[in-house]
Amino acid sequence: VLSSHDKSNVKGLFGKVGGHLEEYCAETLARMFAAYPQTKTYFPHFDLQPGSAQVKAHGKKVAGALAEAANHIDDIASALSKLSDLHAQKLRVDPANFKLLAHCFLVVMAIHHPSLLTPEVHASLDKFMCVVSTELTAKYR
Ligand code: ZNH
Repeated sequence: VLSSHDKSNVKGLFGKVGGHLEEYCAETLARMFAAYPQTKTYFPHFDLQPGSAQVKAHGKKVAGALAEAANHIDDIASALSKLSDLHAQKLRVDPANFKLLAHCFLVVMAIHHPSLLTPEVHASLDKFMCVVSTELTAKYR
């Protein structure tokens, strides 16, 4: 559960990152595909070279979802409800992969914003990514 402190840390971080979020998410995906090649199996229809148009476009979608979750941080479940349906009914991504994506996202944020990623903000962002991942896999059965 996110504390009020976690919520303000996440909102503050996303606010400062602003328009770079899309680029960071594309970088997160490229890093995930390189570090954990098993994640590529979900994207057989994509050109997965770092910087490919498809990786960029998908980074933009993931960024949109994360921004939406941060903007509705008191009700992430509703904000991500449709996306949760999609992941449960159509994509069926193994939940283990969400941890890999979250880890890569934290690394990318730390690379670009070492001074913002204090241990405290790191912990809040990690919790936020856990909540998002839990929501996106909540309807699996
Ligand atoms: Zn996912 C899709 C988000 C994770 C895989 N995704 C997607 C989208 C979004 C997302 C927004 C789009 C939708 C539409 O179109 O409508 N994801 C997300 C998030 C997360 C995720 C936020 C976390 C955090 N995913 C994930 C993982 C994986 C995935 C981990 C694996 C590895 N997704 C996916 C796929 C898809 C998606 C495969 C589809 C793509 C295409 O386009 O085809």
